[in-house]
Amino acid sequence: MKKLKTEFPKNFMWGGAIAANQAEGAYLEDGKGLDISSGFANGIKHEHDIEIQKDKYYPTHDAIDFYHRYKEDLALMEEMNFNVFRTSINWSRIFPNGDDETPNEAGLKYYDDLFDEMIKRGMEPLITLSHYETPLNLVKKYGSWRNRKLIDFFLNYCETVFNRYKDKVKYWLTFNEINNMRRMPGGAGGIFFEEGENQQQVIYQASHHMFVANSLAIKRFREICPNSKIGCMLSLSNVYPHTCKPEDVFETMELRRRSLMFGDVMIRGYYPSYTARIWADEGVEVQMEPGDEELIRCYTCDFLGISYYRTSTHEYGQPFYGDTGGDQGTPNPYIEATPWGWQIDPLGLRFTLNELYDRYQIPLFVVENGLGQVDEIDDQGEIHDDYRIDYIKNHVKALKEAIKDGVDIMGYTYWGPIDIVSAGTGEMAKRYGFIYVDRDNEGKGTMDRKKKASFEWYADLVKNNGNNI
Ligand code: BGP
Repeated sequence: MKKLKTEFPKNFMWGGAIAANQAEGAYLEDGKGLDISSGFANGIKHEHDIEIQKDKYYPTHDAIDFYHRYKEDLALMEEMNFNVFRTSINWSRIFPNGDDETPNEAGLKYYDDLFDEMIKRGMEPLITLSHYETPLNLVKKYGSWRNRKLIDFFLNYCETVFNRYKDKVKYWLTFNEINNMRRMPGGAGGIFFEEGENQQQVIYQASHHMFVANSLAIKRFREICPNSKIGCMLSLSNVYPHTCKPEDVFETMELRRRSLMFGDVMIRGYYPSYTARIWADEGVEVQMEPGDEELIRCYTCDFLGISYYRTSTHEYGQPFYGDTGGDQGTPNPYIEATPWGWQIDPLGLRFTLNELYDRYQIPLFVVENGLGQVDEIDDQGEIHDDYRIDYIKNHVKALKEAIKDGVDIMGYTYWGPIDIVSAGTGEMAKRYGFIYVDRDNEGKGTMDRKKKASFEWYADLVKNNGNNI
């Protein structure tokens, strides 16, 4: 019988999370190739360009210039007592075209320096291998993940970075929010559709290739980095039935399953039995090669990383769509929303963590949670983002309650500890940071950094291991 835990464990990891493409900028520097995010003018939710257009503004090209300013930025993270920092390796810095024979040494060197700096400042690097950063050449030349060849290219990339960073990086994630293949396959997997094709067929076939790639990467990881941990990452903001009408409840469960299926494959190691029904209803027939299912069974993830921002509700037969914050349906009349319509629900986090731990029984890591808001600078030049403090306080309380409920949670990396480009919309105005960056939606501003009120508050939270609230 396990004892009741009333506090955050001593080795709990606290920090922040960003993604290379939303922060680094320097989009063609030191031999980097174009990646899928290079063509996001208005974020992943809107159309992206496969051909980069001259004279068009793409916010990811400069982002917040983390590429050149990471030392200054990590010094600020250290001031906030972070012991973990999550970012991604942009695949196209290492293999500019994705199918190159040899890696780009300048790209490898950049991440060597970056990880050294994190470690020097007391932060464990938590590294995502693919965060909406598939090399654009792979999209154009091979059709991205719809093509099985991508497995080899990805594996080559993984082996390269595992070998190079095995002594520096102990925590890895494979694909960011892989279940967004369902609703945003352009960003999540570089998938663009041809006219008249069965889109669901393409999505599930490409996802299968990613599952095989995930397992093969884990197989190599076990050999190269035997003492490190590798997880999968899903967008798991939750959805409730809009009413207790049985049809609302049932259809909500079916919707949730379409996301959890991705976790089921990568954690339990097999396609759950309900998959056959989903594929039959959608007219999908996934081509597998002999050995695929065995591989998926043998090489599963050590932990589950999740993003959780909000909840939504679903009404039977009503439209439902996805964006970066998770699935979205009918607004919930009981909870408030941000200006972007994201409904704030701390208890939903406790609900979700319990749901996932009941299902998977492996450690969970909240690798994204945060509040995107409009921040105003007052006459004294200060930013009083009390709303952000409230958001985190309430979510961290929920986290603590989940720990008391018996859920095994490794850590919490707040999304966007410094303002970065929004993945969903490409805006800078949707700010998450404890650190303000002087840059606007049109790309104007000095890029200077400034602490918001939440900066000191979060530093104190981390110093107290979350036990001061
Ligand atoms: C997640 C993504 C992030 C991120 C975050 C917030 O889906 O993994 O890349 O940006 O959502 O979304 P947004 O930037 O659209 O506010």
